[in-house]
Formats: sequence, C-alpha cells, structure tokens
Amino acid sequence: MTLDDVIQDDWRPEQLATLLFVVRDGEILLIHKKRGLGAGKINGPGGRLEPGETPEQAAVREVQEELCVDSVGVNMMGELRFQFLDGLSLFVTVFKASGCIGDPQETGEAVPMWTDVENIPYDKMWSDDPYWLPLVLQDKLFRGYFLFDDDTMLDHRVDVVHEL
Ligand code: 8OG
Repeated sequence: MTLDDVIQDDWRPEQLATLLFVVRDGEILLIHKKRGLGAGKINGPGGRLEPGETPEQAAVREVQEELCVDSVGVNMMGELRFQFLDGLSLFVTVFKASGCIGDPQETGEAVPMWTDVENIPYDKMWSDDPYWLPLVLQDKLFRGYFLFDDDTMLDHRVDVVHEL
C-alpha cells in the first residue's frame, strides 16, 4: 500500500466522516476529544455520517451533539482521504463555519476550547493537520491524501484546488 493507491480514482473509502471548524473573531473552536478515533487528541468536532445524511448535515449534527451549539455560515473547504495500513480507509469532508449559536458546552464526547488561530496546538493534534488546517483559515479549498500506520503518518500530499 502506497500513497499512489489513495490518489487513484478506484480508491473507495470504507467510512465517511466530517470535521467542522467554527472560526470567529480570530479564534477557532477546537475540542479535546474524550472518545472514539483520536481520543485524547485536540481536533475539530466531527464524526461519522449516519445513513441518509449529507456530509454537511452530519457535520452540523456532530457539532450540536458534541458541543450543544448550532453552526451558522457553513461552507465546505476540503476533502481528506486517509488510508491506514491495517485496512481502515476514511474520507473526511471538512467544513468551516463563520459562527455558532449558544455557548459551547462540555459533553461526554468533547471539551470545547476556543483557541487563538495563531496558537493552534498542532503538537496535540493528528500529524496531518498542519498540512491542511492553515488552508481552512486562509479560505483555500483543498484535497489531501494521507497514508498512516496507526498514529504515524507515512506519506502525504495536499493539493489546493479551485472547486471540490
Ligand atoms: O466517529 P469518530 O469521532 O470516531 O470519528 C473520527 C473523527 O476523527 C472524525 O471527525 C474524523 C476525525 N479524524 C480522523 N483522522 C483525522 C486526522 O488525521 N485529522 C483530523 N483533524 N481529524 C481526523 O479520523
């Protein structure tokens, strides 16, 4: 398995998931994730799609479930394709929101963290995030391709694109 396999047209993800970053007044809404894939890491809220949902519906629902706020001004920013050597493959649609209604609350899944966009704690996040999260902040659209062995990123490619 190499990164070329992930980039090929016939690559099919086994799981579909989302991430949504609320960015407002120079701050980004991150979470300390309490359970699921990536537990213990800092991330944006998100999770797997439920049957019949669009990625945007799933992203907004996950933010509501994890932080008890409603996202507003939601735009799709990018697509991430992950292949893990153990066979797991995951397609993640990344969204940005211009705000949210309500104050983010801690839940069983997440602790909210409003974070200065200049001080994103990449050392506590997935190792691919520094390659594409800055593009979300710069309003650039992107496609990312990643090969992981468990927690270790073996290879990566990120393309800035004109449309998704
Ligand atoms: O349902 P669950 O919470 O376990 O879904 C996994 C979440 O983790 C989903 O929102 C997608 C997200 N995620 C990965 N890999 C990576 C990654 O490399 N970087 C970031 N930022 N999020 C990831 O599954």
